[in-house]
Formats: sequence, C-alpha cells, structure tokens
Amino acid sequence: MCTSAVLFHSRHCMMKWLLFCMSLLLLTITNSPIARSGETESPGSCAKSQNGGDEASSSSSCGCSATNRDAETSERYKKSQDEKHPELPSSEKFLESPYPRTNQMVQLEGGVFTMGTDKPEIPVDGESPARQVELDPFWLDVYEVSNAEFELFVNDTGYKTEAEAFGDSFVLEIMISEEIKKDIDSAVAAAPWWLPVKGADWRHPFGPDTNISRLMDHPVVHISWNDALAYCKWAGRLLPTEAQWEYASRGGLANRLFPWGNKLLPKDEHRTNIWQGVFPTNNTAEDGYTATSPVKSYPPNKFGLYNMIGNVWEWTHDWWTTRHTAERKTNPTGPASGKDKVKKGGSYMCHKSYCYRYRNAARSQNTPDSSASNLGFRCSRPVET
Ligand SMILES: [Ca+2]
Ligand SMILES: [Ca+2]
Repeated sequence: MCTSAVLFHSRHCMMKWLLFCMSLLLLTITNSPIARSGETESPGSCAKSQNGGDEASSSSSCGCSATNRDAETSERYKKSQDEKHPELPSSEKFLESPYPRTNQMVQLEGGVFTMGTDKPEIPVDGESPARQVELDPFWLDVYEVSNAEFELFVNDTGYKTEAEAFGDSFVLEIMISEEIKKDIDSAVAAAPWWLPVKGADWRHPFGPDTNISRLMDHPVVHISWNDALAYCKWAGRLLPTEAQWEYASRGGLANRLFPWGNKLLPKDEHRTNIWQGVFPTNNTAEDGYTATSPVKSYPPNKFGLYNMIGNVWEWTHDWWTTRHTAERKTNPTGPASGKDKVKKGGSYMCHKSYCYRYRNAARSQNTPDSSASNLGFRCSRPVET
C-alpha cells in the first residue's frame, strides 16, 4: 500500500469515497487545530482503522510513498525536462552568500558504525539486518534546508521546481481550504488523506491560497529529489548517502531508536516534531507544531544536528532497495539504479500507530520526481583531501 499511487479518475467515484471519508473525519476533526499559514499535520486514513495510542505497530500502510507521481505523467514531463531545467551552475556561491543563512555545516569524523537493526519495527522496509559500515569523514548541513535558503537559490538561478513544472503537488487533506478542495477531483486510493493540489509548491505549501511569509525559517517542502540535487549542486554540495544520513542521525550512539536514545520523551520533553493525538483526524500538537517547525527547533543530537528525525522527510542519494546483507561495507552508495530514492527520518505527519518511521533505522521511498508537503532535504559535502 505504501508504494501505491492509484488515483480515482472518476469524479463520481472519488466524490462518493471522499464524502464517506469526510463524514468520518468531521466527527472528530472539529477539535483539530488547523493553521492555514503555518502548521499542521499527519497522514490519516479513513480507509484503515488505527490501533491508536502508543502501541508499537508494524504497519507499513502509512502512505509514505503514496505521493509518487504516476508513470504516465512522469514520462510526459521528462520529455520536456531539458527545456525546463537548463544546466545549472555548480559553484561555491551559496557559501559566500551575503544573505542571512539558517544553515551551516558540521564535519563528521566517520569511522565504523552499525547501520540498520536486527529488531526491525517495519521489516518490509528493509530496516534489517544490522551491519557494520565504515565511512570517510564528511560535512553535513546542521539543519534541514529552509525556505529562506531555497529562495536564495531560486532568485539566483530562476530554477523552477518539479512541483511547479507539473503544476501540482500532494498536500494533507485537512490542511487544504474548502475553496481549493472543492475543485479537486482525484485522490490517492491507498492514502486518501493526500490530495494532489494544483498550485501547491514550495511557495504555497498548503495550496495556492497559502504562502511562506511566516515560514522562512521552516524547512522547504514540495521538493523532489531532482530539485534537492539541483540545489545541492548550486551550493557546491551533494545529497548525503543513506549511510551518511543514518550515521549522522545516530549521533554516535549505538543501537538506539532515536538520535538522543531509546526514550521518545526523555524527562517528558518533546525532542522532535511528529504527530500527537489520533492520526489523521486529531492533531493535538503537544510538541508545539501541527505542521513544520523552524529548522532550529528542539535540541540537537550529539553531533550538533537538528531535526534529523521528524519535521520533514529528507532525501538521500541512494536508490531504494530492501535487500541488505550483514556484510561489512565501506562508503556504500546504494544500488546502481532503481525506481525510487530513499528518504529518511519521518515527518510531522508520523504517529506511532500509523507510521512509526521517526527512528534512525527507519526508511521509506519515493520516485525522484515526487513531492509533498512533508518532504525536504539537507546537503552533504566530502572532506577535501
Ligand atoms: Ca507536531
Ligand atoms: Ca527531518
């Protein structure tokens, strides 16, 4: 279900489905905080009953990958991609930017660490086995790339994101205004809380009637893998490999669930932006945020890195595979080719009952041209020798 992106192409069929779902949602949604310009949500399914509470779940039906673009649309787009995406300059311009920055990089020492786990919470995602991985030193962005930073890139290059080129992107249903919602005639069958919204893009995260004026220090969203790579190239950087990302997230702690340890709420304090309440109908935002939070929110891990887990999913370099061996590897970069790219860390939409993927070993995937309102990135850089 996680990889399905079947759409209702019949407006009548879809409307019946949505009406049914909406009727269930409306029973409980009235107490949900919905911030039009700044904060909300989680993926909820009216098509699937939840086990609720904080009980561990092996569910893989989170819709994490339901935001893939359909193959036909992708193919049509790719034929005109060269025209829309001219060669971008690769430079150090970003590092010399006179503009205020929210980001900086930290050099990580690398060495040998244990990647993955022998106790997978979601085995079908390929979280196991635990294996020894050796990494060279590398630099990594301290924060997720913010709207302010992405705006510098766009202003400098005129870059148009794939969400803008396609003309739509996926937004959580309860974040969309009624005015916009009434014109939407398709939904993702496996994850009906995701709706493709015309005019949703990084400048309009919850639809064309929203903006980022109060979100400049929040992570940029609706960024495809291709967009993320374009930004990193412009900044003289790369996307981190999955191994680099997981090493960084673990922060030097071996065999822990989260970047800070095994307890989700140490000293009863929130350490990450995920979903509290009943997913997807009631977001109590006990962590302070219903949608994205500023990239500097919450304490960093021991490597000084913020929001590796939660807030927004982060693209990595690697193609997706669920087949791993226990063999020790050095600087792994994933399969040579594939259909999907790996994303890590989970997002503000993750709840344990539904998408327990806000863990170091957790992983999910999307096609490289996919985008959504909970998907962003950060960049890496090799250490010059
Ligand atoms: Ca939250
Ligand atoms: Ca994150």
